[in-house]
Amino acid sequence: MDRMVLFVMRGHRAKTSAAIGACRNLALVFVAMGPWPLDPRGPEAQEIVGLYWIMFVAAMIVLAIVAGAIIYAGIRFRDRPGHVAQQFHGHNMLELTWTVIPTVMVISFSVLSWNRLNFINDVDTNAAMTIRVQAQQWSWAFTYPDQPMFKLSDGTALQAGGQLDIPAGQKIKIELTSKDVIHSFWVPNLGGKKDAVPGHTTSLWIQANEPGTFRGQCYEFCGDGHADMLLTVVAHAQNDYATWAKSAIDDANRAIDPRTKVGRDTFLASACVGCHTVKGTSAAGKVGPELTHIASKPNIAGVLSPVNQENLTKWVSDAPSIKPGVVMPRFKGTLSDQQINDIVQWLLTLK
Ligand code: HEC
Ligand SMILES: [Cu+2]
Repeated sequence: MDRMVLFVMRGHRAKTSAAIGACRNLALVFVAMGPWPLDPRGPEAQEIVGLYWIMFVAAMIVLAIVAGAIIYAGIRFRDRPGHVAQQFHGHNMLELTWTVIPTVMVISFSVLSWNRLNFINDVDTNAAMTIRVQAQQWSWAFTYPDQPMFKLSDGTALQAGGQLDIPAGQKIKIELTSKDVIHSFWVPNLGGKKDAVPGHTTSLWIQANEPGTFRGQCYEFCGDGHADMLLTVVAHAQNDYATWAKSAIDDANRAIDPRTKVGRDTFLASACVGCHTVKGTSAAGKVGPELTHIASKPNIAGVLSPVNQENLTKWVSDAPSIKPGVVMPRFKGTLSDQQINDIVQWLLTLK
């Protein structure tokens, strides 16, 4: 073979494999970026994805036929010397075909969608529970049903932010509202999208077939933090769900214990919440370690042991002097000794 041809072919092959590599990397990026919408893990998502594939394949077939016909005609009937184009008007068979086929297709799509919409929009039939979801710039707050299982010692129902825990294999109704602007609730693997509109309640349902962790995100541009308005749905095996609820209730009860209410309120009103998470409260910071069970830990930040009143007071007052370079600022001066003491009293109950 000619050297030049070989060279060109080699270049071509290298380009093809580079292109395949790029596509694969792009696919990996998509998977890493978030939940893949075509990976249904619950009945509602399955319906939606099923419909998607039917329409996608039909559209691809139409594309292939139409594009193929255009290319064929372009080549077959191209302008050549000695060829004169035949002139004619109308072609009943052809016109009938391109009217009837698309009409039948569009009607079938409508009927298919209509059928499945009933199933998708039916939020109430067989719903195991209703969880209220409030969207706000830029987070999600979940309120569990008013049932004994979710009742805290002060009589209110369990609340959480960021993470929603549900039993697998059960239909969960979600009632949506928004505090500020329009947001949209979407957990692609478990169900469809629904807007959260201020002043209105909208609803949808989700269901996970198997236990697992599923990511979701706000799907309506809602300001600066929109891209970070994520949520996680954790589906528990049905017989583990009560155990999860019990521990969530215990955590939340500890957090609202009236004996340490002052400390808790001080904590929640200070900078601590920007860096620390305490489950069962609004504190959801991610910079520092979670403090939900700080009183059961063997040490504080790996340097002060045991976790008692004295050491916690030292740490909260002046962490940088104990662990140079630590991100946590000193609070002596910012908070009064009394406030630090209140916070520490509360931290000691977080077993
Ligand atoms: C700017 C972020 C930031 C703020 C604000 C902050 N912390 Fe921290 N905190 C950290 C980081 C980071 C660590 C982990 C330090 C380490 O392990 O090196 C930490 C560690 C701790 C620990 C030990 C946790 C463990 O698991 O060992 C406690 C307790 C604690 N902080 C309490 C508080 C309290 C109470 C407040 C508010 C008065 C507060 N923090 C404010 C960042 C912060
Ligand atoms: Cu949003």
